[in-house]
Amino acid sequence: MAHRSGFVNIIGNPNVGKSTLMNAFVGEKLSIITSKAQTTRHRILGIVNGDDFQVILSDTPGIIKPAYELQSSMMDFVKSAFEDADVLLYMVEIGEKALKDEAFFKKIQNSKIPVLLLLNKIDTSDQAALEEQMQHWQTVLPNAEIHPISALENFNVKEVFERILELLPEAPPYYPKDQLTDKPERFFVNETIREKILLHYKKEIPYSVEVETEEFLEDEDIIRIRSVIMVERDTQKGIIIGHKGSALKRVGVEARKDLEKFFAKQVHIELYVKVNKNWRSNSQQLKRFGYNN
Ligand SMILES: Nc1nc2c(ncn2[C@@H]2O[C@H](COP(=O)(O)OP(=O)(O)OP(=O)(O)O)[C@@H](O)[C@H]2O)c(=O)[nH]1
Ligand SMILES: [Mg+2]
Repeated sequence: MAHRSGFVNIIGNPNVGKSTLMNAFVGEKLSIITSKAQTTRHRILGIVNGDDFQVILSDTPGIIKPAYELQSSMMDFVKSAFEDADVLLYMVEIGEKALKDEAFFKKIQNSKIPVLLLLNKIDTSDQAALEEQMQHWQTVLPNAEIHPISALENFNVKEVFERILELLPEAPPYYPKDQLTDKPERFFVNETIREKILLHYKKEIPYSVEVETEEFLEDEDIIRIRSVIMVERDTQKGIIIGHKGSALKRVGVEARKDLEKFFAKQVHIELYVKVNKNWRSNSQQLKRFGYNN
C-alpha cells in the first residue's frame, strides 16, 4: 500500500475540546487541558505514526478576538494552521452556533481542502438536540462532513481517524517515524506547571502567567528541573506564592507527579516567581517565550 502523510489541523472556539481530541489521537498527554478558555497558547504537533501512514496533528489555541499582543500571536498560530493543512478539523461543541471570528469562519466555508466538522461533547446531549445541531451545521457549512464525537469518552474518535487516513494524500513521512511532537522537553514542563496554575488560581492570574524552565538536568534516575513562574505585577507574585508558600508548593507537587508520569522518571522541581512587567504586551519578551511565528 502507498504511504500516506499530511497535516491535520484542529481549530475552533476556546474550550470546545481540541486538546482533548489531540491527546486522544496521540495516546499521550501532549497538550494541557482545563475547563478554562485559552488553555492552549501555542500550535503543538502530535504525530501519529503507522507502517504506511504519518498523521501530523496540530492542536491550536481557541479562536478569539485578540485584546493584547500575546493573543495576537496566538491567533497567528491559528492562521498558520489554515495555511498548511491537508485536512481541517473544525471542532464545535454541542449548543454552539458560531465561531468567535467571522473571518476565520469564512475561511472554513471557502476551504479547498476537506473539512471535517467535529461536533464534540455529545455525551452531554440528547438525540433531539444532536439532530438539531447537525441540521444547523449542515446548513451553514455545506462543504463540511459532520462527525458527532465525544473526545472525552473516546466515542467515534477511531472512526474519525480512519476517515482522516482516507483523506490524506500519498506522501512520504515528513518527520522521523519515532517522533511524537515538535516541542522540546522543557516546553512540556512549562505547560504542566501552567496547567496547575490554570486549575488553582482565579480570574486574571492564569492569563498573566508565563513559565520558563531555566534548568533541565537529566541523570540516569532523576530529572532536576528549575522553572520560573513569571507574572505581570507585584501583587500577583504574592498570590501565586500564597500563605507561607503553600499555594506555590501545591503547584510544584502536582506538576512533579504529572511530569514523573510523562518522563517515566523521578523528577525534582524547584519553582520560583518573578515579576516581568507587562510581558504579554512586550514583543521582545513574547519572542523569547516562543510566541512569534
Ligand atoms: N463532557 C465533555 N467534556 C469534554 C469533552 N471534550 C473535552 N471536554 C472538556 O472540555 C474542557 C476543555 O477541553 P480542552 O481540550 O482543554 O479544550 P480546548 O478546545 O483545547 O480549549 P482551549 O485550549 O482553551 O482553546 C475540559 O474540561 C475537557 O475535559 C467531551 O467530549 N465531553
Ligand atoms: Mg487546548
